Amino acid sequence: MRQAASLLADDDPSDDAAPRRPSTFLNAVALGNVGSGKSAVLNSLIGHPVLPTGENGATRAPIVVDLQRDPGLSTKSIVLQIDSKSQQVSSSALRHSLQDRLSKATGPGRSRTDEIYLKLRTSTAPPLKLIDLPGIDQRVIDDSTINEFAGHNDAILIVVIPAMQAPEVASSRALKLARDIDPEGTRTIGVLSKIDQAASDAKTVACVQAILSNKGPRTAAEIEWVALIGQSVAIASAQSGSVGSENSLETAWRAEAESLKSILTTAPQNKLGRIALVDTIAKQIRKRMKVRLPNLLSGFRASLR
Ligand SMILES: Nc1nc2c(ncn2[C@@H]2O[C@H](COP(=O)(O)OP(=O)(O)OP(=O)(O)O)[C@@H](O)[C@H]2O)c(=O)[nH]1
Ligand SMILES: [Mg+2]
Repeated sequence: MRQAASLLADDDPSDDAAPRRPSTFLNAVALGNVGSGKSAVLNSLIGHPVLPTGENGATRAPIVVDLQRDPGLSTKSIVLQIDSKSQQVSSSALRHSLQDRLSKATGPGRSRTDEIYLKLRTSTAPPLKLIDLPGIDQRVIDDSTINEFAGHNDAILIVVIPAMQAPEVASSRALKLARDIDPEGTRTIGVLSKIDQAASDAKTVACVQAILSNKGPRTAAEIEWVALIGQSVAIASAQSGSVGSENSLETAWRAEAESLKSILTTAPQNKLGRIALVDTIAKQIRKRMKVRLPNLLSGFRASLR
């Protein structure tokens, strides 16, 4: 069993001296420039606009959101777990408290311990641990922080690139970084965000569609891509506040997929929207497990000798 445990703890089972780290199998880390839409993409996964976005909500310290799926909750509920206590909270209250903590986390002498951690239960989110990092072009984040969350382990790398920058995808730093960390692309996913902003720009739309069909530049063609309007979830949440409809999220995902379809008319439909993103992440996790399985099995065999 130790081999199994060490496999899930990302260690080389043959290396007894390897430090024991917690498993990163179901982690997903957002990588991208400042303002590329990382927090909005993660909010879309959560199903609630919990993470601060925009200029006043710039992510200035890593935020780790440990998600547990609880199908028993209503689609509008978020339960915050602190130790053994749980408390129902609203997404806006959570967002404001995170914003508050972020503004305090940016002083001089920051350290790794300044990461913000929260554990949430919802009926909308996949059981993942999401890591919202500051933009990689931000001063507060260095290579060691990125490596801490994204390197040498099984975390899914979500590279977020705004649609308007699709024509320059080949020179994206986030994509290069992901390729350095995961050269085979077995745990990288590309997200073309803010598709709505590209709607009237035919050249950009063509680029986006090429990338989605893996016909873009070679560096981009080797990974799976999804197109998203990350803002949909914030809009749905604001609307559900006034309308109070239980199904507003599903309506929002459908509306997002419809808008995406109307903008990206020739793109494969299984690459569009939040549902496509969740599917693609699940697919990558399965792929990653297959890559790691032989390791686990050889570890077991070694222990029989
Ligand atoms: N129109 C549109 N705007 C979006 C979309 N996604 C995000 N935005 C906006 O883009 C801005 C930046 O989004 P964030 O999610 O904060 O970007 P980020 O990458 O987390 O930024 P940092 O944390 O500062 O690195 C915000 O004002 C969002 O509201 C989208 O799909 N469409
Ligand atoms: Mg952010």
